Amino acid sequence: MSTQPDTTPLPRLPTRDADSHKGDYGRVLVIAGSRGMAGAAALAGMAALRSGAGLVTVATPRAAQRTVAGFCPALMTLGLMDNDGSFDGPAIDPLLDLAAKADVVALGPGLGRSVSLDLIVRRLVAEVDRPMVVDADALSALALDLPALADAPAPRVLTPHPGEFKRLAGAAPGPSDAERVAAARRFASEHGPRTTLLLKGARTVVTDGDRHAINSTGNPGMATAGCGDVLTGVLAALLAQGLAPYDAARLAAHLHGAAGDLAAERVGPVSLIATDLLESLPVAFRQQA
Ligand code: NPW
Ligand code: AMP
Ligand code: MG
Repeated sequence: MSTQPDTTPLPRLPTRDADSHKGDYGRVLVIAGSRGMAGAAALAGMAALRSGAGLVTVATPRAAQRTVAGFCPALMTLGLMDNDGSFDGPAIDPLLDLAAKADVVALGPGLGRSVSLDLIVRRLVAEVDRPMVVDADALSALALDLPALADAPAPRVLTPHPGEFKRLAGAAPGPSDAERVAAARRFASEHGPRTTLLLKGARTVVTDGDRHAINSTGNPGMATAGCGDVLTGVLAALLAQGLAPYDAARLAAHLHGAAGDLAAERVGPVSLIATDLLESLPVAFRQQA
């Protein structure tokens, strides 16, 4: 176990074979959105497409489905049962069936919170046998039942910002790199062995409990609504293309921050909005290739 930051070269995506097809690049299922937060689901889904996933389906409450679909014709959407704009309790069985057909699941952006939804999230985390990115409201639900994480049958990559991390771990990470690294590593090792943690912020920390990397891309222009939802989609797509969880998280943090830096050059840090990251992802990927 190394206590020094991992400075090995960033992992690379596999190159695309000339005769490959969309099924080779993975099916991502994004479970996200609610009546007032359809945008979060769309941002995650569109980021997954821009990050190379072969097929992306956004499962969202019916109240949000048309809005999500309207943002991007390349996205598939599924409208699930809803209760006042959010997922309702009985929706768990269709979600488990859908997840079984996907290669990777991304859970949480814009989901909202309710007692029944929290239970659905915890069951999905504990039962879905697919790699899963757990973000946003799904993290807050998971915080109420962390053993769901220990039972998970496949890798889980958690992407909290410091406020979400405090809910998960019970205490906020300190402000210094050393404190953030120590808090993130402790959480990942206590809730492993299949847990990777990506603690967001300036200088995002990625760790699987045994090793950690500190991301150096990104800028304060990214402190704006929806940037984390974009990261969730990038990460899900890299997992869907076969990267291991720690490698996918490291590369996703780098590319997401690089897209943010390109966007800040173009529109300036004050005016940057999350959709600017989607527009900059293609150049970020090409620079990394
Ligand atoms: P404070 O008060 O700011 O100091 P929440 P959320 C604290 C969706 N979105 N970064 C913070 O402290 C998301 O996907 C939908 C951030 C506060 O107490 C989620 O589903 C959008 N917060 C949902 O909204 C666009 C930090 O944590 C709390 C922090 C709620 O997500 C926007 C905030 O956390 C958004 O992405 C830090 N570095 N440090 C859409 N267009 O549809 C401490 N905090 O309550 O989970 O709120 O992150 O906005
Ligand atoms: P969220 O709070 O979930 O929307 O996530 C915000 C995203 O923007 C995370 O990926 C952060 O790492 C990134 N971000 C926010 N503020 C900064 C900053 N000051 N410097 C670099 N990245 C940032
Ligand atoms: Mg977020």
